Amino acid sequence: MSPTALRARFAAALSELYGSEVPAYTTLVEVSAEVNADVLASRDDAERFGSIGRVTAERHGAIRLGTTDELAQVARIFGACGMYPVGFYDLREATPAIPVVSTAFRPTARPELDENPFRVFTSLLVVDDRRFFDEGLEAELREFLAARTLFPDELLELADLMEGEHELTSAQADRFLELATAAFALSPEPVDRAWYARLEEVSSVAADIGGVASTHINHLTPRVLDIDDLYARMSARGVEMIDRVQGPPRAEGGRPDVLLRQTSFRALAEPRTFREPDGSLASGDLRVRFGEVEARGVALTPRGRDLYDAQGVDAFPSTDVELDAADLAYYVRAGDGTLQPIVYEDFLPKSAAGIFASNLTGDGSVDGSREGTVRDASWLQDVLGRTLHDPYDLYEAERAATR
Ligand code: OOG
Ligand code: NI
Repeated sequence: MSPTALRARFAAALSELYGSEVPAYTTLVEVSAEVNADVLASRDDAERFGSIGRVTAERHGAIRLGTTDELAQVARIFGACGMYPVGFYDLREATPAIPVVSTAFRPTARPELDENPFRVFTSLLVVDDRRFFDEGLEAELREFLAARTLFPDELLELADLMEGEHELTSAQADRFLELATAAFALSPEPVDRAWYARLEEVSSVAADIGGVASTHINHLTPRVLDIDDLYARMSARGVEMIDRVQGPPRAEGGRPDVLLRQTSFRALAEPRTFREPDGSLASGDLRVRFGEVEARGVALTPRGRDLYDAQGVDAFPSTDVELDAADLAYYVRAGDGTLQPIVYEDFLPKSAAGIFASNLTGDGSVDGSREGTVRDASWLQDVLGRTLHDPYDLYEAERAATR
């Protein structure tokens, strides 16, 4: 069983799980497939940013964790599937500020990405950030989080076996997938109402992470070749989308698509059991999970990204040749000399913050007079205990190999 095959099966298993939990996700996948089939039939360049096989299977997930140990453990599970941490995102700097720092686990080699690019945006709660949590709440959070087990030992041992020896029997691979998928299912365990509510006052993301004894997929995102068309079709089906597509505007007049465009809708409230302060159980619901869809374009160089952040896409030239010559976007040169775009495989912090925000039940509370805890890429790399890749290095190496 290769890591590639394991990753493809893992993505498919999570997709099946999420579809059974969030029916609107299944609608989204169906509508995405319709849009993609139409684009494929009508545009010669439909496969410019990846084969239809890749795009059809392509998903990203989002998960949220509470401790550095949990993050290091999930890195082993993803590592078994050939997914490695790439990029550092500090969502505490966003508006509204979210008390997490994040990375994305994904394949890094082009053949692996072509085969199945499954990626998971993974966020870690910053429990000692005083703008959100005072000393007392931090201590309670740490105690609560330390007492839970998200990933059973058997799963971690199979993950290590896979990553170390690249060898699992098919029975072991089945077991790995069963345990890995189950770890991200919504738990039927009762939620402590008072504890959850206290965290929710600070941030509903904090409550979603630290208010429950398990983790779950927050969303699973299919890729679509025309996100505006998708938006219109979902709206026509009566699914209420957020008011806009996040990221760059639609590429008009032959200008290449750049980076990443995303939009989302809030999933319905999901029934959950609560434990009341008097110990009794009551049913209720929580609205923390939702649907998201994305379209991807060419990866920008640091220079291109600076220009995009400062002036938006209007400042960009409109052809691949010009974008390449001005070192604004990444291209490989094919054998016949033509330029082929390198698709953007990562995330955008502003859009990510928007995704988090569309998902919040309240404004939360941030004490701007306190200092934030320092968290950066090297801190995250230490916690992960493995290389944290810089996305630009990966794009750069891919481009350089063809020049
Ligand atoms: C993650 C939000 C970020 C994206 O696509 O930018 C994200 C979350 O809500 O946990 O998934
Ligand atoms: Ni997402």
